[in-house]
Amino acid sequence: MLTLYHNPHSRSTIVHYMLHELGEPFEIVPVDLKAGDHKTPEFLKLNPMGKIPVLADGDTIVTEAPAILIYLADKYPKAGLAPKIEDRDRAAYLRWMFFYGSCFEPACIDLSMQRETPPSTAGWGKPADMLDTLSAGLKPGSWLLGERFSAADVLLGSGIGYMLSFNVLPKRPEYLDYVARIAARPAHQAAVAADKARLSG
Ligand SMILES: N[C@@H](CCC(=O)N[C@@H](CS)C(=O)NCC(=O)O)C(=O)O
Repeated sequence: MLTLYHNPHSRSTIVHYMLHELGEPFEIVPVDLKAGDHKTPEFLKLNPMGKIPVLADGDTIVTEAPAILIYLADKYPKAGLAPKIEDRDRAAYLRWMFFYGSCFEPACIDLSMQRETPPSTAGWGKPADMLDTLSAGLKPGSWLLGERFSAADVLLGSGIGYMLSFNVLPKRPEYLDYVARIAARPAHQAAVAADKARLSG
């Protein structure tokens, strides 16, 4: 059984949404961040970073949202969320999966702190270049791989939506349209509804 350590106010929503796109059964272990559930010795054995998301697949533990998504998409190919290794889209897919943690997230932190880390030292370069790279990636088609939806869209779609909601990203039309396309997906709506029910339950 797949188990997600989850709090609806956190990045574990990325994996929660992915699980809905995947259509496999899963269970949730609620993590109360205010109570410090994620800093207990038991939790730190799962993720020494003391952070969620954490996915358990039986005895296998996966942490870091992009790694969890790559793991799930490859393990459950029926959902068609990852191009296979021999597929010509695999390189672009991997590029976006790694772009998220290596460029998007740290550049967003720079943007939110209104600072610029020396761009030739920072692996993510200039925040403005990250924004333009994202815009260029979103313009050719509905999704990052053109007309093919993938786990890269689960990841970047969630991240862009989150950063727009906190006014970290500028409201470029290509970002807003992309997030609207994600929000229209039945799996996204199901994930949001499940979290709402969890919060009010
Ligand atoms: N690099 C991690 C980031 C995870 C992360 O920052 N999680 C936050 C929630 S959004 C967290 O657990 N924060 C609690 C804390 O650090 O005390 C990933 O991509 O999974």
